[in-house]
Amino acid sequence: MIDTVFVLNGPNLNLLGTREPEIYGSATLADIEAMLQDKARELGLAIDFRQTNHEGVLVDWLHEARATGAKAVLLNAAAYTHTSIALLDAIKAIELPVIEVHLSDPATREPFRHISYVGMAAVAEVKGLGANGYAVALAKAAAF
Ligand code: CA2
Repeated sequence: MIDTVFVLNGPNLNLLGTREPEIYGSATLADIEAMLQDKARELGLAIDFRQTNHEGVLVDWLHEARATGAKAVLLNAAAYTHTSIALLDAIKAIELPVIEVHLSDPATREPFRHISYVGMAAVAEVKGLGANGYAVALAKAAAF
């Protein structure tokens, strides 16, 4: 059976490619999904790529990753990265490798982006590489 990696995207990432291209690049989330499907095929993996604007939905999807036997999770929790103890607890609870992904590098931005609750439980982080960061993170997940 082919291994599946969940790719979970948080609030406002559905707006990618429409505003702030100087920070997030010009690719839409659909562009990133298509690029990552190609990368997954190359790596012999399947991806389950999703976006939500709701914190609890991300928690439910993390639980679903565990329940369905996913190999790993790539998580760009967007602003919830910096606020969500619920996501931190969920990542710890599911006992799956979760890789934190960001298009920009939050550490070089406003101070409120410097804390990452996701990063307190993630096994790796890929940030500041734009859309290509998702491919880099998927290659890391393939190695688990
Ligand atoms: O750099 C990233 O990937 C972020 O996770 C993006 C989040 C931000 O809160 C994190 O600090 C870093 C914001 C996503 C918002 O996406 C937009 C896309 C287009 C226009 C406006 C926002």
